[in-house]
Order: sequence, then C-alpha cells, then structure tokens
Amino acid sequence: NLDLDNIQGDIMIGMRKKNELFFFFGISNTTHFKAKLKSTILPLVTNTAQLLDVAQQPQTALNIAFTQTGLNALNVRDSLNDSLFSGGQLQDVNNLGDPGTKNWVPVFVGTNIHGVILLASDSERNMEITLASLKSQLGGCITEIYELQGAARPGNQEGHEHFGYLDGISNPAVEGFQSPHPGQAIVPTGEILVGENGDSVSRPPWAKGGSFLVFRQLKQLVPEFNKFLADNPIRRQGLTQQEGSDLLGARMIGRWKSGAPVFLAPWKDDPALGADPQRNNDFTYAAPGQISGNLTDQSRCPFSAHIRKTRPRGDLGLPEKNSHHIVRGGIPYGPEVTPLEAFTHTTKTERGLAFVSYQSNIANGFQFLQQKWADNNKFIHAGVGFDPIIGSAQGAHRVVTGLDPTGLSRSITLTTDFVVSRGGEYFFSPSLSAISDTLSA
Ligand code: N7H
Repeated sequence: NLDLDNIQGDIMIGMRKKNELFFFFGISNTTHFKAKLKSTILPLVTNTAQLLDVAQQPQTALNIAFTQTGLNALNVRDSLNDSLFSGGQLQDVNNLGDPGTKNWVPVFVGTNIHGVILLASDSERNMEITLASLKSQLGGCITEIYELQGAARPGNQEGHEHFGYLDGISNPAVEGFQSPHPGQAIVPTGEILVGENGDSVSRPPWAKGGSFLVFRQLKQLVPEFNKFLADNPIRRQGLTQQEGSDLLGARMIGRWKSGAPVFLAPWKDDPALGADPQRNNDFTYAAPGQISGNLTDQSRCPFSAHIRKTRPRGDLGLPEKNSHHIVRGGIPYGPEVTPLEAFTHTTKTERGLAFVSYQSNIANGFQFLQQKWADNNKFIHAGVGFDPIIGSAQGAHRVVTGLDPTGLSRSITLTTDFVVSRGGEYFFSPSLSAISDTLSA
C-alpha cells in the first residue's frame, strides 16, 4: 500500500539509465525558486510507478533532493530529526575515515549546496538538453555550483564499475513493494523510507515517503589497483599467475568480475553463476547444514571482503534482522583507463564511482557501514582488518587478513587507498506531495 506515484523513482529501484548527471545548486531567490519548483521542476520529477512501467518511462528521468541548508533556504523549519543530515557531510568527515578534507572537491567543503538535481537518460544529448532548459528557466533563482556526469562503461563493461566488477547485484527488497530474489535481504519499508513502518524516529508528517540520499564522489585508482593484483598473485598449484591475481581481486570484493560470489565459486570465476539472478546472491556465509554464518571460516570468502564487510548476512544471525541496509544507486564517472595510464600504473585523469545510497537514517545506514564496519579493523572480530576496497584509516596504511586462501592468517598491508573519497553531501529526497505542499509553498 505504498503510494508509488508519490515516491521519487531513484530511491527504491534506481533510474537505471546509461547516463546520469548530478547538478548541485544553491538557492539565491527563495520566492522565485519556490514558484519554479512547483511549476517547472515538479512536473518533471519521475516517480516510482513511472519507472516501473516501460510505457510511462520518460526519456530523461529527474529526481531532486535538498540539504539541511537548502530546507533552511526554503524556510522549512521542521526538523527531520537526523543529526547527520542537519550537520551536513562536512561535519561528519572525521567519522568516515577520510584524511580530513584534503582530497575533497572544494565545493563539498562548506554548506553552500542547497540541493541536487539527478538527471538520467539513455541519451546523453537529451539529458543535456533537459539540463540546459532547466538552467535557463531557473537562472534567476539558483546558483550553479557543480556538476558530475556519470555513464555506464562501454561495451561488455556496461554495469561494471571501473575496477571491472559487475555492480548493482545486491540491493535489499523493500517489504510490501518487492518480492525478493533468493539471498536478497528483505527490509521493513521504514528502513529505507522515512515515516514508514519500521522507522522509529519522530518525523514531520510531510517527510513520509522520503529518504535520505548520501552522495559521495569516490575516486578509484584503477591502474594502481591492477598493479597491486599483478604484483601479489595468490600462489597455488594449478593457478596461473593471472588466475592468482584475479583470485586476489575477487577475494577483496567478495565477487568475481562477472558478479559470481567467491563464497559459491571459491577458485575460479563462473560467468553463468554471475549472470543468474536466481543464484548469484543466494548465500549467507553459512556452511551447508548451518543456520547462521560461520564466524570461524573464511576459506570461501574473507571476513574483510567488501561485500561481507558491508553486509555480513548470516554472520550477524539469520533471519537478517539488523537495521543496517542501504539501497545503492550511483554510476561510474570519468574516462576509461588509457594505455599510458595502464603502462605507467598511474592514474592521470580522475575516474570513480558517483556513489548514492538511500536510507531512512544516515547513522544506521551509510555512516554505519563505512565507520563501524568497513573502517573498523576489528569487525567482524579482532584480526580481520579493513575492507580493502572502501575501508579507510585517515590515509594510514591498512592491514587486511583473510585474502590469501592458502594462508588465511597471513596479513597484507595496503599502502595505497585504491578508493579515495573526494567528499560529498547529505540530502533528503522528498515525496512529490512534500515538494508541492510544503517545500514550494
Ligand atoms: Fe560497494 N566494487 O567494485 O568494489 N560494491 N563499492 N560500497 N557495496 C558492491 O553485490 C564498490 C561502497 C556496498 O548485499 C559490489 O551488488 C566500489 C560504499 C554494499 O552483499 C561491488 C566502491 C558502500 C554492497 C562494489 C564501493 C558500499 C556492495 C558487488 C567505491 C557503503 C552489497 C555488487 C568506489 C558504505 C553487499 C553487488 C551485499 C556491493 C564495489 C563503495 C556498500 C563490485 C568500487 C561507500 C552494501
């Protein structure tokens, strides 16, 4: 009984187009912006029902979200009661493992961003036309602060992030909305949507059906990551050097490049498994016959693997009742690795992931996964080390164990962060009725 016409489309299913553009803006004239929000922007906002129905899908989908300073600029005085949102991401920097803001894009160091418009289209040209028309219509009432354009990678890399791994496989199913694939978490509606069943925080009534949007610009050092794999192959009889390197990479993520989970395919990639939604997420880290995850065994998947750190599945007991799930959106940005970059093992032009996550509570969602799990070398127990992909120790070297299946207690010291945070911001993605009746009123 969710009102799918009223919930912005990116939150639960994602706009899923080949191109996506993030346009960050400030509000310079409140009265005019409110009028334009209602007359120009609201009619373009894509809701969830529209994305579900192929016949209704717009050529260019649009969503919009606001920061706390944006709500202030709109004279919306009610508190959403999420202190991380109210403070903004800059105030949270020391909890996220970033080495301060020295790597941050300067526009994120501050609280001047009032909102972000997300545009998505299979046609880059249509997306740009929509943006140009928006800019000209909003010209008198906003300031243009920043744009980041993302795109699916070319050819058979479509759907894969820049390190080469298939992404977007595992997102939770929202109760009452989606029926889960095998292995998918089912979460109460209120874990993702504010004011819905399972969200225990008191919210202003207009916030119902909205969600907090965490944005992070995460730079990826791809040639450096590839060199690390090439230099440190897992050595095991029967594996070539290349296969040993591929195995190390797969164990850092918890999945092979095809998406096949290492827990189900521990030695070699299995592209048929990776491509099969009935099987590629169907595991709990429990051995056959066990009812929860096995906290003594990482032979099939390291405890530190990115997907095990950020969703420990049965390791925290089954059924999976913890409140730390997020819905991930986002898209790769930046060009493909050039031959020169590959040859010199050095990134020359920035590329990475325009990371987006949705949750009803930032401290339980994104921040928890980053701080309490990925950056915590004692999670899931002492000796595990950092998440080798996104774990961060304020720039210090990171020790990781469990990556080498031929010596599970061996630790590896990572002297490079292959993912570098360029900062971001915390937003609220309101329902369409909140836009029309509260934010533009
Ligand atoms: Fe992660 N990667 O390519 O290495 N991620 N991630 N992530 N991530 C996942 O299962 C990646 C980041 C989660 O349900 C896959 O859909 C990269 C942040 C969660 O089993 C791959 C970056 C956070 C899951 C990557 C990045 C998370 C997940 C496998 C940054 C939260 C699902 C595809 C540049 C704080 C776990 C899939 C589950 C999966 C990669 C960032 C969280 C390939 C490169 C910041 C919850």
